[in-house]
Amino acid sequence: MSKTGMDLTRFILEEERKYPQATGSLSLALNTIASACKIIASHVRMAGLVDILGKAGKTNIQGEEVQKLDELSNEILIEHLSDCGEFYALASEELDEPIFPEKGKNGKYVISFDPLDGSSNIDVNVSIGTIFSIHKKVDGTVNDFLQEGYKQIAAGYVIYGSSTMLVYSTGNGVNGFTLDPSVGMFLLSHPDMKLPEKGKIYSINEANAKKWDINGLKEYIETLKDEGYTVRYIGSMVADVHRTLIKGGIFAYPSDIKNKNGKLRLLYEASPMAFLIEQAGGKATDGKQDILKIKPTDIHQRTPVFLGSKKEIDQLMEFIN
Ligand code: P6P
Repeated sequence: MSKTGMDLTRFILEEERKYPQATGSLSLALNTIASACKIIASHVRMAGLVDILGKAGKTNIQGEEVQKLDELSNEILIEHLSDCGEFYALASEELDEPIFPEKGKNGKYVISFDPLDGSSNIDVNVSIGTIFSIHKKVDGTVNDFLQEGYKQIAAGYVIYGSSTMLVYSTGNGVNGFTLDPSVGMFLLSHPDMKLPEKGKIYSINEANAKKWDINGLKEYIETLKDEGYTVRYIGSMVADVHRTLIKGGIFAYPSDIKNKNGKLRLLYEASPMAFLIEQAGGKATDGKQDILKIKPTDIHQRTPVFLGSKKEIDQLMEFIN
């Protein structure tokens, strides 16, 4: 094994070799995402030093102020994903409608992504992240994006935290790669990631408790407290899910009387994270059904999210159903 250990490029190629019918398209797609996110990481690291903090003055489809770093990250991903030719269409949290890259006309895949999730935390230096979800192109219409999460070909995230990590799955387990900035390579640091069967942490914004519209949820949270759980809530989904993936427990963003479908987006937040959590031995539900079984009807639709270790999710379902 070379001194740098297994790097992402080699890992992807070795995975590809396990499938004789593989054409290399998915390998190129994944390596393209990794390259784009390395560039985003360099901008995130510099954000405090150059005047790209602060509002860009526009609002996106979510009605949220678009931070300049959001825009830049979106542009970097669109440029790379369009140029690699493997994606027939791209759907972004920052775009009202999907785009169809000129070079992607023969692309086999479509990709949904949140270019910089948790962006409200950018100017307080809290971990943020890029989330992506890849499906096979079906008929070249918006239906390509409206497929259930269990049909994902690949899903993952990059967390820009104390280190930059890429965590992804193509359906054969979850692997984590840490960026070594000295050589610009993602190195395999977390092989075959698995959630603990049970954790000691719950992660939910309890400020919304009075608005929760799910019977039994408050009682469930109080029971976790009685069982000695601690609370950790960063307010950046990628960071909260990454911690849950490593330490176990539960992360939740429930619906409430104001947000009947919760806040988090199905296509490029809940579904890819649910895919990873299930691949790592955990569970992910909207409170009624597996998130991966939800049939989307709109590319920006929201869903309640409860994900994490089996014990906490099974116990939750006893309380709320
Ligand atoms: P709240 C960040 O804006 C985000 O979309 C997710 O990353 C995060 O989990 C959630 O919103 C936090 O929302 O209402 O608790 O601030």
